[in-house]
Amino acid sequence: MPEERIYERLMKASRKEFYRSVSMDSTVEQLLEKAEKDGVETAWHRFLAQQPQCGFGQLGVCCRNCNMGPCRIDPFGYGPQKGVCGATADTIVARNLIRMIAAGAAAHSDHARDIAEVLAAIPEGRAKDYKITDEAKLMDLAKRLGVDVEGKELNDVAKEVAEVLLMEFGKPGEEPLKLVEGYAPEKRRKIWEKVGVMPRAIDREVVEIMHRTHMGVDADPLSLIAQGIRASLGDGWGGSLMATLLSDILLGTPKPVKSIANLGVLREDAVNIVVHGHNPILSSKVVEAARDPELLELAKKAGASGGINVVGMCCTGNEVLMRYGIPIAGNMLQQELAIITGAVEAVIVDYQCIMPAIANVASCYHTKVITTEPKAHMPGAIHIEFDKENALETAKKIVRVAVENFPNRVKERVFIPKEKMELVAGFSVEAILEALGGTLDPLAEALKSGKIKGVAGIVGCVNPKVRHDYSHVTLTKELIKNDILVVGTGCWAIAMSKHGLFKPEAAELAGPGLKEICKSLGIPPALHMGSCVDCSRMLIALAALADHLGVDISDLPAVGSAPEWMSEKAVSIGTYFVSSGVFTHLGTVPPVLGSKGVVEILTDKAEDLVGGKFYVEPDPIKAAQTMIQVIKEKRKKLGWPE
Ligand code: SF4
Ligand code: MSK
Repeated sequence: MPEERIYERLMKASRKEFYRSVSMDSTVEQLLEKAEKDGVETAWHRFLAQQPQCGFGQLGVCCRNCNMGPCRIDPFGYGPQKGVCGATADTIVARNLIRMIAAGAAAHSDHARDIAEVLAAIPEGRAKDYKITDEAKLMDLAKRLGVDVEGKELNDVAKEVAEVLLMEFGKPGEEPLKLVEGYAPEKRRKIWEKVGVMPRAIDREVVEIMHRTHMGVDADPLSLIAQGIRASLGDGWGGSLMATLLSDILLGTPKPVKSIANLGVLREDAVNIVVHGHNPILSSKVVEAARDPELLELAKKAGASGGINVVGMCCTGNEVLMRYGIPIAGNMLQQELAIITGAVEAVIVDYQCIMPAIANVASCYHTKVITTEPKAHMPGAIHIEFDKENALETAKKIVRVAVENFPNRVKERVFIPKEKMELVAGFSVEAILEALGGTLDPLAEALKSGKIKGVAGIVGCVNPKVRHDYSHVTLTKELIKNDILVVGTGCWAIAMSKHGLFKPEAAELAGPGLKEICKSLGIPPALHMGSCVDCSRMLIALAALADHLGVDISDLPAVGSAPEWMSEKAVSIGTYFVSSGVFTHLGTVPPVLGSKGVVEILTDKAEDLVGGKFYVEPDPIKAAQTMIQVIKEKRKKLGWPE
């Protein structure tokens, strides 16, 4: 139960006002009301319990990197201005920031390593339930990595590619990442070489951050941030790109697919399984297991006339939505709400963005939370380790737990909101190219003529600090209204799905030029490009467009945004966007305001170095205006009409 004092504070607002104020998604209002009736707390309750959040932490000026501390800098200048070791606010803020980048890059890249290990296991016959699905993509990857494919069997190519990719994590020497050499445009690589931020090995850049930020190593904010940039590039053009490429190679490159979104995708007549987390290696097999005739029969016998209903949550939800059309139940802040419906038999998780609270919430209902990864356990959950060498068998074992749990559902405690929205997802770069007729010419022409003024890539999370989904939706609507094509990933994509912006009919909300193009191609004005790691798809699209036009990415009328971000992965994503030359908006304030020097580097000096910079603005309308202005300026520089 939330503590008494939260209720005291909340009582100042009416309960209805509170429910409505936290989200623009009406399922939240309905399920918060149910949560409180059921005596269950959610992230929003705990967020309120945390108020006021630590001001030193918000400014980034606290350090506990050694045991002479913890130290903190007085932001008002009355108290200490240095830690015990002499570290200033600039040093402390920069160190804390790049540790966030290290964590984000590590999460994305370790996810990639898990898939690379599956690729390595296929030719050895150790991953019998996976196969090479997109052969052309594997061959293209092999060529870009410098693997000789001439006259070789597919399995031999896969083996060599896996070897090269696994070496990308920790290869010795100063040579750049092979993925960066194979995929990043030459103009960009030259900039990174000149600035000295070319990533060498994925793990190495993360480790070097941990070394540099240890007590008494790197104290220069610029040098620290440069290493943050290097690690983020090792994520965007390395780990994340690897995860995306390998997911496509093993499970298929996404194509436009219709589906439905929001908590109304749960069904009263079926065993409901929520797959939550990030890696499609697990969720794809759960989807397959849920189609097993024996398990379907078992579900019917257990009383679930509708069989087994797998739905997605967060990015693994995006992965199975894009490839199999699996309905998506919600984004990060809806994970507890799904359980509060009382209609979920199991939440099957791997890693990232999974609140440990879901085990507590589940204990108030019949839901079983099943952890599957050796690196992600959770008190209160059942752990069934996902054996990738016996993937389907393990997935069936996990699904069986859910099916056998169906009779424990308490009908009287079930409330499934009605909200569900149709959508089209699955716009990989290949799918966009196909929609354009196989060439970038139509997009380039539309941009040059001004029918489409520019492109915005929106990413990232949802965060109780801001009204759930509101900034995502408001910013996107504002941009498309101004003829800016929006593409994106992650929880933004789920917000778009729920609020109707992924329906082709949403073209009506676009400006005249974008509307005309969307209607002629039959696509929505905002395009679902995938999960968090699929931000790499945006890099590839930008690279292709820049090369096509003969310019650098930083010259393109393209902007980035993470309006409701919360995750360290988003810090890494934002940094590799900026470092790839993209003007990038953040809608929640990063913990850097305690250092003028660091703020200046991120929001100003970065542009001289890498062509992109950060811009922070919580108001999505104001943010849209600035982003539109940036696009106008870029168009002017290219000599394109406004
Ligand atoms: Fe304090 Fe320096 Fe230790 Fe940080 S590294 S806790 S600033 S003494
Ligand atoms: S799930 S990282 S909350 S986008 Fe990728 Fe959503 Fe952000 Fe997690």
